[in-house]
Amino acid sequence: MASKAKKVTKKAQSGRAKKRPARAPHPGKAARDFPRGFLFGAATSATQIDGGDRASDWYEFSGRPGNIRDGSSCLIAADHWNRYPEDHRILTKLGLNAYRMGVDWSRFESRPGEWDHQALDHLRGMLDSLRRKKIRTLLTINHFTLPAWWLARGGWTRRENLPPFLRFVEFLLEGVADLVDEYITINEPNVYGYMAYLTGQWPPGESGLRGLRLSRAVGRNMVLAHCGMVERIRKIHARKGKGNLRIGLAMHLLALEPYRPDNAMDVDRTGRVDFLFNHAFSDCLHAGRLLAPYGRGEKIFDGSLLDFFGINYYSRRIIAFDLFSPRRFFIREMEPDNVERSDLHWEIYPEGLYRVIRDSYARYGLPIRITENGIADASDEKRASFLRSHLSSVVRALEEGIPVEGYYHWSLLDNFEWAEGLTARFGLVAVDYVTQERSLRPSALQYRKIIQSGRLT
Ligand code: IFM
Repeated sequence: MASKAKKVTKKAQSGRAKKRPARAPHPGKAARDFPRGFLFGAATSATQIDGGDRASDWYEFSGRPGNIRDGSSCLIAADHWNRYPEDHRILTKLGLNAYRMGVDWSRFESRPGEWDHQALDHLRGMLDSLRRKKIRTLLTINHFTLPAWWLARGGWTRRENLPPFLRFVEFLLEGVADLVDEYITINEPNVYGYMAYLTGQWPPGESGLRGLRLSRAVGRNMVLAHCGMVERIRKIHARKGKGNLRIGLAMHLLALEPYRPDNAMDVDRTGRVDFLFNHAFSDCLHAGRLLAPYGRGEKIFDGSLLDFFGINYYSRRIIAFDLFSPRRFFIREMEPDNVERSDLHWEIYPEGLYRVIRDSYARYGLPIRITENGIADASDEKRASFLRSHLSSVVRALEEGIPVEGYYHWSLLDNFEWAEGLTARFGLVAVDYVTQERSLRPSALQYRKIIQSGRLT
């Protein structure tokens, strides 16, 4: 793996990452910061906004007292399933030309083998509405949530469970391939493994040594599921799709730093978190092999498994070695003082976005999409400057010749933030969960200005 990655790095430095010529402004016209055709989008996921799905693991989990910090559930969320025409009008109002959305398998197969064709027609309506608005849709096939019946059989921990999952993928694709040409197979497999199998904060709530062992199987099976999805998506698209198919993955990447850069133990722990969290999963897709910790290098695919690399970026973590945290693998997260933070206490660190873009491009040599980036900010006091500073990191990468194709702000709407519940407000658009009224936050109008001018200033 190491030598392969190095090769790509060289390529990135020489061929692919050619510096774009300095921008020469047209007299009387200010130069654009973003190339024409740049994808300005927003991102959402099904469970977090749709509402109405009682067959998912998250419906069960969020209904159990104590699991969701503010006691809310995902049952209604932003009722987007019913209100999508209004929400799609907002996309147009903001001038967005791209939208990332998800589907929940449990909505289409609430019990094994019982396929809901009405739900599929409804989804077709949603996708068609986006197509008519000329909004490019990026569809996420798995965004954490699972049918409760599949999780009860072991979910991602068992390889025997992959065929039913892939049957769902076929059902979905046969139904909508003519309306979608871009996919994310799995959202943040690294976060899923961590939250559901290492910390136990998400269903199925595993942790400890058993969780650690299971998390490896989960990662391995998700890699295999990605391969299975790529095969099926390509095959079905060749028959029904539009021919400009692109497939990617969305990885949550952390900007990581050792607490004491000259301390070998801090540097070692930081390197391990960087590898295990940021890279281990996508390295397998890059190599077409099951690499450690998921396997021993077994070949799993011939040819490319990714057309673009999706980055979900939010924050930085500072890592120290801590002899007294054996259960946390001797890792302690340090919290720097005097930094700006979101409502969830995450540090706002825009430089980190530039760094993860640069490093991902050097590692994989693939076009980059920022498939998520955003802030929990109920008062909307920080979101506009968050957007500007993070987009300026994107511009920096573009100016260095890195092909960043688009930016999807997380999120379009306030939504159900998993174990945090409905309290964390990530939306460009505020949602009143009692009346379901939508209102554009001032930062949304700032985003529109940037989109219209293609400029940050
Ligand atoms: O809300 C989540 C999303 O589901 C996955 N990425 C991070 C977001 C904010 O926590």
